[in-house]
Amino acid sequence: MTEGAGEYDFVVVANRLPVDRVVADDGEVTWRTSPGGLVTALEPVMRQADGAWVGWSGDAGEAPAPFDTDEMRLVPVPLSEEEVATYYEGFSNDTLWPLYHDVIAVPTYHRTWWDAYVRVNRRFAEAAAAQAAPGATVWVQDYQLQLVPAALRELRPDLKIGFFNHIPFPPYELFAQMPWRRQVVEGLLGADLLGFQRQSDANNFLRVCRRLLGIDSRRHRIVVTDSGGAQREVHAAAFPISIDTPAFEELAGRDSVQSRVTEVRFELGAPRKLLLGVDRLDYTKGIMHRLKAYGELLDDGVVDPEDTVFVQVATPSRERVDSYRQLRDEIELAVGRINGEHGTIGRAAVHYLHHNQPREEMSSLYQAADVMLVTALRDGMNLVAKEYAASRLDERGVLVLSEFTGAADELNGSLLVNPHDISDLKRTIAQALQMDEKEQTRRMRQLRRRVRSHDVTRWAEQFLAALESGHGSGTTVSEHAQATAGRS
Ligand code: ADQ
Repeated sequence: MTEGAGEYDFVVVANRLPVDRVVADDGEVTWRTSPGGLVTALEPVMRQADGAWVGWSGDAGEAPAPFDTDEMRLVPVPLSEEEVATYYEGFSNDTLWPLYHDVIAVPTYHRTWWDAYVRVNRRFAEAAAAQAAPGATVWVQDYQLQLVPAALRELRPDLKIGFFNHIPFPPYELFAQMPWRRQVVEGLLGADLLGFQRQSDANNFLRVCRRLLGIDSRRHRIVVTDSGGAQREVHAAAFPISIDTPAFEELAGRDSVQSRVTEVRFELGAPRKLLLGVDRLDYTKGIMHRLKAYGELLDDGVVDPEDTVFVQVATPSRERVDSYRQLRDEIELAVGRINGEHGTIGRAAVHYLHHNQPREEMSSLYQAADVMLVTALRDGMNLVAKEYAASRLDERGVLVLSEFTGAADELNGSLLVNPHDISDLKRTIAQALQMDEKEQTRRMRQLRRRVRSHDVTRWAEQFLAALESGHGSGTTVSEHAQATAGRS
């Protein structure tokens, strides 16, 4: 028996647990599962294996005791108020997030934030080590937990450890800014398999290993020497994440959702054309660029607010981080300006919704939208682009997609755009608004084929199969070449 081992054969470690705490009026605490894509993807594996999920509950302070749901054991990890501010809002969201997204915002480096990151990563690793059965598979998720693989290997060398990075991995020239760059790479190299969204992210990581540690890497294989002198292979490859496509299709086909599509169109003044943006309110998503392009199209008279309306759904996000508060102000000012200049009573040029929408409403909006605008300045994947395609059972609508998203590598059939080039963005939006139905259908079929053949279940299966086999092959080169060939 491995010392300190637990009983679970498959353990997921993520910053957040896949549940939200609900407190009833009488003070009773219950947990509501949050139906994210990751949970859906991992549900079958959790059911088959004895599965546990280690993560933070979302509330600062003491953590509740581990508890069971139908599918898995949930193991809450505590974070103090101070750690939420330093490890999570600080190092994760104000250091790593901007650094890994092309420094669109300036990353802040604080030694106290780093200390908290080290401490909290260690805590997550210890919690996972206590749950994992001898020889178990542990899958660590995302940039908040980059030190977990090495910490876990030290505690439990018997485990198979995978890591998936949901956000981009930056080129060496940017990564090199980070004062703790070496420790981060060494933390990641504790894994057997490192998964990235795009091949370019995996390549960036391999280059960082060569430049920073002088480690030799051949194709996607790195040979590391552990402290005891033993050699071990680490694989780094692309595994582009996806969505639960069948669930989006089922939702889109419901009668209630279909009637809501008609209602939404009517409320927005059909036959006005609908342009739609759906994002977390984040500076990486290019919301300001989109508004600028739309505003100029109205100023130029290329788009008439009588015929067209823009709906921007922006989910509140990281509202305690300064740069996010500033961005919200800028967006709201821009929306106000456009409406002031181009709206009339009862007919806004832009509708701006700063709140979460139920899944049904999201599906209705996707289906009502003539043009979907995904103009991120940098995005690991962007699931909204895939959700739009999955929801279009009618094979209509146009996807305008930033070339700086992971989705751009896969989604042939979209209109690719450089969001920094406002003239290009304006031209592409105008082209999308004018596209005839035949062309829309041709392109939408391509998009739908991709999201149907590559859903989130396939993503999880491929990653776990590569981890089990030790080959680490993600998206094959030929598949990648196919996806990028013939892009229009
Ligand atoms: P995010 O940056 O959060 O994810 P994205 O991939 O677009 O970005 O996912 C956002 C999700 O939130 C989508 O499922 C969308 O439907 C939902 N959503 C957005 N606004 C909403 C609203 N108002 N109401 C309800 N739901 C809303 C990170 C990375 C991405 C990567 C994912 C997954 O930044 O690049 O694609 O992880 O790996």
